[in-house]
Amino acid sequence: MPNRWPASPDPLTDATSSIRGAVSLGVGWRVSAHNGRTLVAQPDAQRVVAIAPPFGNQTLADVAQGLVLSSLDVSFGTTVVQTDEWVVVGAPEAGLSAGTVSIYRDLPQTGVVPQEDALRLTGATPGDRTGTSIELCADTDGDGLSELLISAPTLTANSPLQGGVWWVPSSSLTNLADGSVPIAAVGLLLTGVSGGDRLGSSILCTLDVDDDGVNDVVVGAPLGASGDGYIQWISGQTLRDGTATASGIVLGSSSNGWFGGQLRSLRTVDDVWLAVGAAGANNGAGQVLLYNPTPLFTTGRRRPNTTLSSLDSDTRHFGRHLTTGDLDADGLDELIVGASDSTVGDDLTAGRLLVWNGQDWPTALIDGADHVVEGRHAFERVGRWTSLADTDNNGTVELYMSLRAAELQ
Ligand SMILES: [Ca+2]
Ligand SMILES: [Ca+2]
Ligand SMILES: [Ca+2]
Repeated sequence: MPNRWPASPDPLTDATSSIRGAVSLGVGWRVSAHNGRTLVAQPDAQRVVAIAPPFGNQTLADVAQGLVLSSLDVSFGTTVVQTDEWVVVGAPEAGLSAGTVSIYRDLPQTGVVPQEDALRLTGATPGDRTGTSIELCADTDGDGLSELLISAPTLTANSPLQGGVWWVPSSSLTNLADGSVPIAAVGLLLTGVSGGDRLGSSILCTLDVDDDGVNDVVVGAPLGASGDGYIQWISGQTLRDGTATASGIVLGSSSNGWFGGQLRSLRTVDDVWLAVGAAGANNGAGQVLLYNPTPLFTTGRRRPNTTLSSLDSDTRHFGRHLTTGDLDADGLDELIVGASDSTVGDDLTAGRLLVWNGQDWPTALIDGADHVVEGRHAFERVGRWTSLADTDNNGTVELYMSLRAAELQ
């Protein structure tokens, strides 16, 4: 809980709980929780493992619950999301990096589940990296199930690396048996404007941009617009109608700023705002830009309402990782910004994670973060990966960081 955190928590000793892995399980773990089921994804081990509380300071073997999703797909577990009905797992490097997305339905409580027991959507072309990010979006086709928004940030369609995003309505999957299906058979593709845009480097479906009652899709293309980067929105109504009309664009204002590399919505006292990461801005120091939603998008360069940067001069790529969520149950989102490439003291890329409390919005935001978590040894890369997940199922998310243990240096 941010209010109770020290200003500079130690990433390990101040943690409420820590789960230790092994060298073979890699570093980039993700945590997902839904209705009391907690999953830890380990892409280096190509698996997803269910764990059960209580979580103290334990090894993974202590908390593993017996359900393991296992796959031959390289990088399986890079992303994991779940609903009452589904567990959805991305493997963007599978199949010469065409990428796959595996959808598990009717999961057992325990046992090793092979990839044959999933509906597996396969990327269109080697190099697309389909499944790099997956978002669950509000039901628009009326079957009560979430729609899927799936990124393929290095997709090549008409031009190399223009990037793309697949919109996959749940109703398009209903009658399919388990097995492999090309994603193009079930999804609607939105692509970048030009080659090299990398559209889909970030994706979001939690904002209703045009206030018509249907959430819209917002996507980032950090290398588009001749290197300035852009973000673009697509009306949820047009996605429902199957036409997917791209609407307004906001351009970045700094060359090589990586504007739109990250996107999150931020619940504040007066509205839902948009947070945009621009990790390359200010010659690589990085920025996070905050926009109020009315009007969110105009064509061209719109000024942000607030621009955040780190006050530490050795912070690098502030905003390379960005997430938002309510850690203290006051209904307001905390803003959580990673700067894992930062040197701390003499420790190269020890990394930094900065947290702003939601209740301080907006006046105190520019005065510096409320909490700064810093790495304690070189190459620890604090802030590179975080997950927000309600693992104790009390309605409030916890913050999980995946860290390289000191003895693995
Ligand atoms: Ca649906
Ligand atoms: Ca809308
Ligand atoms: Ca809060």
